[in-house]
Amino acid sequence: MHFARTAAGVLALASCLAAAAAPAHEFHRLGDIVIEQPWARATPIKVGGAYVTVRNNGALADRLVKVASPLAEKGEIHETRVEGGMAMMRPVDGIALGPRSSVQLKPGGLHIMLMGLARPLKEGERIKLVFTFERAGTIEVEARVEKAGAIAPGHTEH
Ligand SMILES: [Cu+2]
Repeated sequence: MHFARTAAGVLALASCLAAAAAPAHEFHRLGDIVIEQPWARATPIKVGGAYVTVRNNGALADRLVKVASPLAEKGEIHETRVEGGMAMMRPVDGIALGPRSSVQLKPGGLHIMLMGLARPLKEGERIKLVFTFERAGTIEVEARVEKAGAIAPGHTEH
């Protein structure tokens, strides 16, 4: 088990804590998989969070195994857990998607961590995210960058 303990990790974690429901305005389809409203948070550092709702409309289970971005050295899927009163996050090796189910990645829960960003992410820009599923394959989508500390896409407050 690995916990982010670097200064960058702590900063990124601090901006991961709030939770909110995200309305789906934008979606991308890949076979039975639907990627709904991907978004990311503006960040001045080399680590950033990204969020999305993933839906499996199929009768067979699938699994999100990888998220990458051309802007980041590495993408990780993280889960946030509260241990001893402190929110910690750790990488997980994928997200199971049962038949006809969906999983919401959001601040304070499961999320995507973009590590080693080539440059800061600025509010209003769009960045590429590449999702790879065990069964459905790979899809590239654009995620809108929201304000630092945003709790949901389209929101501007903490
Ligand atoms: Cu994280």
